[in-house]
Amino acid sequence: MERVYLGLGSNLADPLSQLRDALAALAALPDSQVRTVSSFYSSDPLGPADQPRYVNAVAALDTVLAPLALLDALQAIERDHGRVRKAERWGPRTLDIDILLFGERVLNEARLQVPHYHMHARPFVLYPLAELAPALHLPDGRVLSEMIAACPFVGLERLPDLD
Ligand code: J1B
Repeated sequence: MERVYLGLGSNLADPLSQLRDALAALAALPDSQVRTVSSFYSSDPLGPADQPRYVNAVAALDTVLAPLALLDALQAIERDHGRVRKAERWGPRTLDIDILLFGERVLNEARLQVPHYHMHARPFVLYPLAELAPALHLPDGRVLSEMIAACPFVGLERLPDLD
């Protein structure tokens, strides 16, 4: 079993439902268990400003799937959930699932780079991740608490618990 952290994001077609459906689909993955899920956060769009706010969250998944098998499964979930991706770079999207960390692995494959390249600078990734794993460190020794200290809680709103 390896511990994987996944970033989820949506800003189209009822983002809250997109994330809840995605979490249900993750819970149904073979050879894997969703362990914890962060709060949901409303976040300012990174990229073009003329798009809706996002809802973001992070989930901890324990899996025996190999990294590319997990990526295939996540991309199938994105597709099943009617992913609409506009031509515009960094434009709005129905559902993104990113592999932030995969155990202690460092992967630099054509289809998969882990740790996720942009995670260190994105408040909508770091703050939900810190709810699940405040003492987390990356395979290269970077420490989540230090990444957080360098990434102000700006443009982010923690949403009330749903259940
Ligand atoms: C490709 N990939 O990336 S989409 C895929 N490494 O086909 C993969 N670690 O082969 C490849 N995890 C390489 N995919 O949420 C990885 N994502 C990896 C997954 N503003 C990998 N506030 C391209 N909130 C792939 N999101 C990679 N503004 C990129 C989706 C999945 C995230 C866009 C707020 C957001 C985005 C922007 C528009 C920047 C946002 C938010 C794309 N997020």
